[in-house]
Amino acid sequence: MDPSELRRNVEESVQRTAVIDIHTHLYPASFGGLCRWGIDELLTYHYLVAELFRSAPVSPPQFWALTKPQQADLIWETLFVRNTPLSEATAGVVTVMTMLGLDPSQVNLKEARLYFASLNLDQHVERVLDLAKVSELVMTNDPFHPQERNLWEQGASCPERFHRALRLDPLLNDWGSTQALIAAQGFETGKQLSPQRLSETRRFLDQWIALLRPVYLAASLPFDFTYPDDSPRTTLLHGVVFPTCLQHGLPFAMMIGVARGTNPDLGEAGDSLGYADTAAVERICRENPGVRFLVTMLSRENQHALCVAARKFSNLLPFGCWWFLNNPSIVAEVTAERLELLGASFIPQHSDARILEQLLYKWAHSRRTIARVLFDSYLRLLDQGYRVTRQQIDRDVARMFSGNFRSWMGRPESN
Ligand code: HDL
Ligand code: ZN
Repeated sequence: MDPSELRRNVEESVQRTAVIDIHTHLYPASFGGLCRWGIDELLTYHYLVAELFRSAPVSPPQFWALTKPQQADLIWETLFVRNTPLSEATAGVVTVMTMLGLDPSQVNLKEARLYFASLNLDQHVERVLDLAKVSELVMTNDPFHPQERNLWEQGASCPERFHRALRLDPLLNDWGSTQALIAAQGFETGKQLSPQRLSETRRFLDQWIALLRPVYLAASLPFDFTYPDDSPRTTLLHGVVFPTCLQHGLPFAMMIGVARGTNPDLGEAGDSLGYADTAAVERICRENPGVRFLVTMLSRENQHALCVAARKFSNLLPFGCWWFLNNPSIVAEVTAERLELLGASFIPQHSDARILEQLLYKWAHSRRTIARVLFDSYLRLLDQGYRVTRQQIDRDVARMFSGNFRSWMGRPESN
């Protein structure tokens, strides 16, 4: 195989191999309003809201007072007509529109709105997943979100390809308020954590695991996350979350590095990031050899240390280029250092999609970058006299796109 054949084979393999998208905020059509889709949702995605305020003379209160279609019109006019969609989030909308056969150079959203209004949502969901080559995806399921909780307690069900993840942010990051919510559901909890209250909190998780049958438990953690410390978070991790993961054979996903509410006026767009402590991740992996950890970190400056931590602990699986890292230049840098330090033993990407059609651009853009970096790795082998075959390339890509996660995925308990 010569370099040009190698490039073609790598690009074909990466483009054609289906992926398990291990972290999204998507829901099936049956979840009603929680399933967000269409041009107005795409354009009012919080990444674009943040970018709007840098290019339009509008204040957050003025923007929030607009209806969603008015917000979308303003964002379209500002970021796509008066300015060129050069950012990753705006270029992503262009990719989505083109992949759906829409003209991304339109001066208004009339054509796009007519198109989306014509769709059957169930069919559209299947078409988008197939176009993005997402074979399966993992949702973010929050037992403390009233609307979602009601849906599950009323017997909501998911299509096979929508796996669940039990998200524990309120429990781990705001125990003071959350313990009252759990108590209100009949569990004996309280601000002070006793062995009995820890046991009751485990019973609360057991109930949700039975209901959701999640493939992992998850939480985002702030950039100043430390472990251990004298906070309720450490007590809950050590006394509830890790034992629960062990008992149910479920991985725990830690998404570390957030600075929530840096600019509260921006709402969902107001979060930022900070440099986090990878030594805490190493301590957790060392103390819990029987638990499988999925970890992604939000700061670019944490990525190298996370790779080194993964070399020390085989129960640590780094995943994705999360949130502010999901830009081609950073995806390329992070994927290259992961290949150099970990070979194919990591998960290169997740979409973090909140709006259904984002799957189209997030995976199209990531596949393009991952193929370019992967080609360089194989070319180095070719130059050193190693014979690379298409079968090997397909095997390696499948391992990164689904195999590593399948080997980590919790065994959803039978009923
Ligand atoms: O906490 C998370 O799961 C993050 O992904 C947040 O949802 C964030 O707002 C986001 O959408 N990032 O892409
Ligand atoms: Zn997310």
